[in-house]
Formats: sequence, structure tokens, C-alpha cells
Amino acid sequence: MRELSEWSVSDSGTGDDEIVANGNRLLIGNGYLGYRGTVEEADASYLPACNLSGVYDRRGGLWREPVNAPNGLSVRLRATGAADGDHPLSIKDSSLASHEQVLDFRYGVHSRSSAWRLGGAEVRVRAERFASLADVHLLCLRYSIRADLDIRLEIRQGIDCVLWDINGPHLEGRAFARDGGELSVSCRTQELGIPLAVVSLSALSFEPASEAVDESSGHFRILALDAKAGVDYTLCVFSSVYTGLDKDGDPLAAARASAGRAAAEGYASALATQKEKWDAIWEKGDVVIEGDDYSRRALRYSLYQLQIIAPRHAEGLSIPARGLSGQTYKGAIFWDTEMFIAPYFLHAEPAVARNFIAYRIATLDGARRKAREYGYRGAFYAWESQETGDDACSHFNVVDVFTGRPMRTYFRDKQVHISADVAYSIKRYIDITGDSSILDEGGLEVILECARFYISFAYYSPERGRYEILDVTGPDEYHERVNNDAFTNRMIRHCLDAARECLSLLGRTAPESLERIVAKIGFGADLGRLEELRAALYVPSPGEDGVIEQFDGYSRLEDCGLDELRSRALDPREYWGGANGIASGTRVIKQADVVLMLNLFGADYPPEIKKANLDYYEPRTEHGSSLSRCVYSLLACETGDSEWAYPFFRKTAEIDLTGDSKHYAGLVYIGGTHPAANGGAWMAAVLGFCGLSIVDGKIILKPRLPAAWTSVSFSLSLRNVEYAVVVETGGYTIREK
Ligand code: IFM
Repeated sequence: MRELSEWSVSDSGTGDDEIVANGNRLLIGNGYLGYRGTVEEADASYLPACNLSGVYDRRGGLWREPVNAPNGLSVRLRATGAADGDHPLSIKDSSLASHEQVLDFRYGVHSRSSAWRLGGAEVRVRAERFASLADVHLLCLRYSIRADLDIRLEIRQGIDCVLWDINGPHLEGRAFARDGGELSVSCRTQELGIPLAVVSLSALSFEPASEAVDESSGHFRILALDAKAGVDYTLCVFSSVYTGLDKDGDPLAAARASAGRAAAEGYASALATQKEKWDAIWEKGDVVIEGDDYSRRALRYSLYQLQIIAPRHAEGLSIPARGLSGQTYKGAIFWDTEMFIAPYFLHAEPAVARNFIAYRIATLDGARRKAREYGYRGAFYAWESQETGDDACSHFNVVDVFTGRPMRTYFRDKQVHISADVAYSIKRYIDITGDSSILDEGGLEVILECARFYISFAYYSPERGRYEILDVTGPDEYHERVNNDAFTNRMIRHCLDAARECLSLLGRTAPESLERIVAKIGFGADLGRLEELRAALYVPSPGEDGVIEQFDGYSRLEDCGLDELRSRALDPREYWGGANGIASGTRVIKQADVVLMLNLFGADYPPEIKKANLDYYEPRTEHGSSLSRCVYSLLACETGDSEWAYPFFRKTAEIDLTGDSKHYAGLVYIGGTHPAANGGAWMAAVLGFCGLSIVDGKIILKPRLPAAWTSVSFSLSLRNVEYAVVVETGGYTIREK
């Protein structure tokens, strides 16, 4: 049973599916690591993970994916002297009498309370943990045991090295060390030999009857405890993770120092600091919806999911499509970050949005390599980008449910809009923050290289006297290899405009920098081509009925309804796109496409065009991607239909609470958290219902709240000034904080 309260979500499920869902739902993290919401006794079958940001590994010929660190918060309890024999006290054991896990999403604290009935005795465990914001390497756990009769227990506490990996194992060369209550594991990744160390330092409130060490599947202390009825026995565990990518010297020494500092400070004090840090985060990042408790809670929970993966600790890191909830989607960064996640941070904490751009600047060479690989110039960003910017997306990215064979997919080579998405996010950052220094720090180079990619990609049709964009895949991934995808063409036009505007902006503010950058990448020869392409690039416009055809020939496809299409599916996991997908020959689309374009370039289109396309495309949209519903919600707000938009917002905001989303693309597991939808929920609430936009540094609000909401309050960080904004049905107030 799941319950959502003001600042917490709880669940008492113990079935296999519920355990996996809670791993995502009750995730804690701090941008450096994500720690799944599993119980302390979890073995690999519970899919536990301490997922590290920006650390990747490849084993053999398998997909490259992020590394899960050995689990330094492992605690397993065993009743060794119960009347009815030995019992492992796990939530899967038949002696379990009650169980509940709670995530406090105000302070990022996961807790659990579980009781087991063993003959006449009840043993209860209460545990609480958090991923420190003060020291991002650190996880802190307080674990207490109480029995109502005297009972002998065995506690196995330490670092579990048997991990849940999708394409692992990734760590080798394990070495253990021990110093009293401090256990450590040092190892390295297989592919690049990156050193990694985990320390687990425990402080006990009791004297164990005996103590031993177990090194079979990790590094553990085995503590015998003669528990007396009614007495609390507590372990505080401080676990620290460092890798060779951290700039702190030897990972083991750094992890020992970090855990040692925390142990000296103590759990209670570390928790108090954690709360102060979270208060500061919410001061900038909170959004409070009044009048509708469920929406307020679900939106805050979505923002929590974004905050726990925000990379604040290092320059040049971004956010993967499944956050830090595991290795799904290869831990890769998609367009999700630029188009769905960045807007929240751009308005609440622009420094984080700047870091996403720093990541794209740092990976520009990877994008250049990809362009060259396909015979183009400039920068073709990876569809699935890891630490170097090389594309982790395979040409066979979905496994067919019927044959078990990998299917040729075209996400990697045809979703060319990705480079324009990157350029879009840089331009938007400059427009909103007014901070154009990013141009001189690599931003202009990125935009110009993206423009150059399109210069070399576009095809000039002498017959039609225009440039066309052929053989691409738009956001709607069910229709591959199409011509003149409206979204893609419009995004490319924006990229060319961004290049021209940023060239002239830097020319005004720092002419020497401009000269240096243009000379460095030899863009002088492309300036004329840029103008030519911009002047003659074809962007599809609305037909007589106001509808913009998604791509050439879309309207000639079978117009079968969604229900009819669903009835044709033979397997609930089958992939609807690709060469033989059931959607490919129809007008059913996977996710918002033209409608997204109308949102991004709203000023170009009158309201009746927006409405016509909303009405046309929504019934034909599967919303098979978590990126879809928020986009419809946004456009419906603009066309004045907030009530229609409202359920789309709710579905988006609750996605990681309910766990209601696709878990498979063909046979490939795609479960985890959904940062793009979390960001989409913010967009729908603040950009959609509140009608926020920033024009020339000025805050514009056009309130159109749904009937259930009485107000929305949020902070806005604009050009180094913090504002408190309150939007109500009939008006708004803006105050400098
Ligand atoms: O980027 C998205 C894509 O648009 C749809 N499939 C999932 C990807 C990752 O979220």
C-alpha cells in the first residue's frame, strides 16, 4: 500500500515487482551517487545500486554503462537462537510481520521499519539513511534492533561486492583492508582501470558477544549479539565512495578520511547539516501549489527527483535519462537534459543549467568524431552520450520480442535534431540569464560546429529551389528515416539563427574572442554557407486545415485509431516502431513532435494553428515516452484549455510515484526514474499554468491555473536577483527576496 503525504511517500510492498519499483520510488542521492530504495539486507536480486555519476565501464563486447559501487551500507540480520530455528530477517522471509519504507523527500532521508515474529518473540528493525549533501561521497545509516524477548542475533555488516549489473560485472582486482570497525574494498574498473574504493565505518552502541570477518562475497563484520528484551542496539554506518576520477588523490585514503570525519561528527550532527542543506535547496527550488494537495505533493516529489541528481560537485557533468537510478539506457545523457530538465534549473538555479552546457562543451570532440564517422563536418552530438561524447547508442538498440534478435534502429544515426537541441539550450541559457560569457568558454564553438553539421547535412533540391533535410528521425521514434520532419527542420533553422545571433553578440562584446574562435575552427569559409542555408531552408507550414504535416507523406499513412492499433499488438512488450513495427505504417506517433515544435516556437504560430494541431495529434499519440504528456499540457495551457491540460500534468508529475511507465522496449529493460518527466511536470506547472516567460530579462506571467488550484508560489533566480513569485487565478505578485 502506497501513501503520499505532505513531504513523504511510503510503501509496504514486499513482492518482487514492488521491491524493484521502490528501488526507483524511494531513491536517495546527491548528484555524485544515487542509492536505490532497497532494504539494508538486499542482495543482488532486489536490484540494489549505488550508482555513480560519470563513471562508465564496458565489459567485453557488451553495452557500456555506468558503474555501481560495492554497497557499503549492507546489513543482514539473522536470528540464530529463535524457538523455531534459524531465520534470515529479510523482507522476503515468511516470519515478516510488518514492513514499511518511507522516503522523506524534504530532506532526502529513507527509513524503514520492519518486524519479524519468531515463535514468541518479535524482532524489530528501524533504519534510516541519507546521501550526504555536505560530502557527496558519503552515505550515512543508523540501524537499530529491538526484540521483545531475549534472543541471539547475528549481524553481518559491511560492503557487499555482489552487485546488480545489467552488463557487468565491472569491477575487478578486489583488495580488502580492515582497521577495527573500518572495512574497505579497493578495486578498479575493467575497461579503463579506474580505481575505486569504498569504506564502511561502523560505530556500535553495544559490545558484541563475538566478532569475525567474512570475505566471501564482500567485506563484512559478523557480530554476535545477545539481545536483551526491550533494549535498542544501534549501529551507525558511514560509507564513503571515491574513484580515480575524483580530484582528491588516492581514492582509498580519501574515502577513509571522509568516513572518519563523518564518524567523528556523529550521525545526528550529520543529519542536522543535511537538513540545513536541503532547506537551502528548497529555498530556491520549491514550487508550492495551493488548493490541490495531490498536485502539490507530486510536483514537489518530482523536484526532489531532480535535485538528488543535480551535478553541483564537479564541472562538466550532466544528467542521464534515468538519473542515478541505475544502469538503464547505459546511464547516457539524451536530449532530455537540454529540452526537459534544463528549464527548471535555468529558472531556479542557473549554475546547474550552465553545468549541462559545460558537459556539452567538454564532449564536443566526441560530437565531431561522430559527424566524421557519418561523413559530415561539424558536430553531430551523440544520441546517448557518456563521458567522452562518443555515442553509446547501438545501431541495434532494441531486442525483438518475437525472434530475440537485436533490431536495426535509427536513433543513433538519424535523430539529427540532437545537435540543434544542444544549440537551443545554450541560446536559451543566454537569453534567460543574460550571461553570454559561456560563448567565450566554448559555447560559441559548439553552436558553430552544430550549424556546420547541418550545412554539410542539408540537401539542396534544385527542382524545389530549397534546402531539405532528408532521411531523419524526429522525436516520434516510431517513424524512422523520414524526410523534412517539421520539428527537425524548425530546430535546424533555430540553430542557424542562434549561430548568426551569437556571432554578432560576441562580435559586439568581445570581438577578439570572436576572431580567435572563428579562426580556430576555420569557420570563415562557412559564414556564406550559413546565410545561404538559413535563407533557403524549408520548414513545413500548416495546411489548409491548420495542421502541420509531421513529415513528408505522413498524411498518406493509414489513419487507424490508437485502440485499433493496440488490438493488433501480439505481445505487450513488442516495439511499435522499426521496420515491422505496428505503428510504422500508421499515423499513430510515439510522443509529442509537431506539438513540441509549436511550444518551442509559439510566437511563430497563431492560437488557432496551435489548437488545430493539438486536436489533430493528441488522439494519434501513444504517449509511449514519458516526455510526451507534459508537452501537450503546455500547449493546451496556451490555447486556454487548462482543464484539458490538467490530467496530462498529473500523469507526468506522478510517474515516479506510481511507477506506471514502460519498463521494456522490446526485450531491453528501460525502467528507472524519469528526470525528463520530472522536469516536464515543472514546465507544465510554471511555464504552462502560470504562463511564465522571460522576455528581455523581464518576467512575464499569464496565469491560467486549473480550477482546482488557488495559487502557485515559486522562486525565480533571474540575472543574480532572487524573486518570490505568487500566481493566483486572477493575478500575481513578484517580490525581490
Ligand atoms: O530521449 C528519449 C526519447 O525521446 C524517447 N525514448 C526515451 C529517450 C530517453 O528518455
